[in-house]
Amino acid sequence: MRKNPLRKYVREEKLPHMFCPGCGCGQILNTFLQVVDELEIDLDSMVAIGGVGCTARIPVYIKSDVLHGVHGRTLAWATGIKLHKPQTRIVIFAGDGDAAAIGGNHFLQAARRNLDVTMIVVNNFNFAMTGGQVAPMTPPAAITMTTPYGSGEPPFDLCKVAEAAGASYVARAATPFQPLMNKLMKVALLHEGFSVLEILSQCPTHFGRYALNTGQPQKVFDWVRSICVTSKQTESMSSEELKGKIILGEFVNKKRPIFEGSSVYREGGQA
Ligand SMILES: Cc1ncc(C[n+]2csc(CCOP(=O)(O)OP(=O)(O)O)c2C)c(N)n1
Repeated sequence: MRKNPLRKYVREEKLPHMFCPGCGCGQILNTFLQVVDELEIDLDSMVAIGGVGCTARIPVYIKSDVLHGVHGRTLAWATGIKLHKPQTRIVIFAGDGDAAAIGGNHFLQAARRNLDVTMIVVNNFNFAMTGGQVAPMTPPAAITMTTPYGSGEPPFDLCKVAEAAGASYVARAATPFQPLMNKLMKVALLHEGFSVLEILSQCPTHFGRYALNTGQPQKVFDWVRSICVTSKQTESMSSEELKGKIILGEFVNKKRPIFEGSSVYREGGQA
């Protein structure tokens, strides 16, 4: 049987992977490996970092150096590695809980400093690995394991938070929009400075089971598609039509001095 050409980038000894059937993490890993291939990224000079969670397992399957550590602290390691070896490419895979809850303050400071790393935040709308608890980006009124009567808290928009904190590249993709995800991931990886790519993704096992509550958790993929609009589509939509929708596309792409150590900044950076 013909081997998938992307298998050469996979850490074979870690297979089979631990993702649930239908989880978006597999699709995101596959897209990342496609992008590695297309951009000819040298995995020998890259460190993939994950904290804790389903998303954080993505790096484990990548044949680069990998750091799989504790929840919410990916950016602390990234800072250490980047300062010690500035030429290293660093790619972080973090869940929405990892990036926006326990790691929230680290996220703000890395954006403010313009640390030269790419952070891929997989927003599956809940704390998945621990069983589907409510998280900072759970939609309003959604039923989760810990909000049986619906979430009463407004979610926040991580892309707007990243922009306000100073990130020099900010974009949002979603798993049902594969070509857009591939395109934005490439730009994020080529960007110099703090680049944030949020990816809306499906979690059939927990979010799909609780929030949809239809006995068909796999339909969460269609649900993700249904809440997305591209920034182009928004041009012809009224504010009424935009209610409950999440916008995909590029929000920030600019040059800013890049953090290289205490009070040391590198000018420029590719926008
Ligand atoms: C310091 C710490 N707090 C809490 C946990 C428990 N924990 C493990 S995975 C997880 C949820 C991860 O959710 P998220 O970061 O959104 O990633 P996902 O699993 O949804 O991809 C939590 C709370 C932990 N391992 N360490």
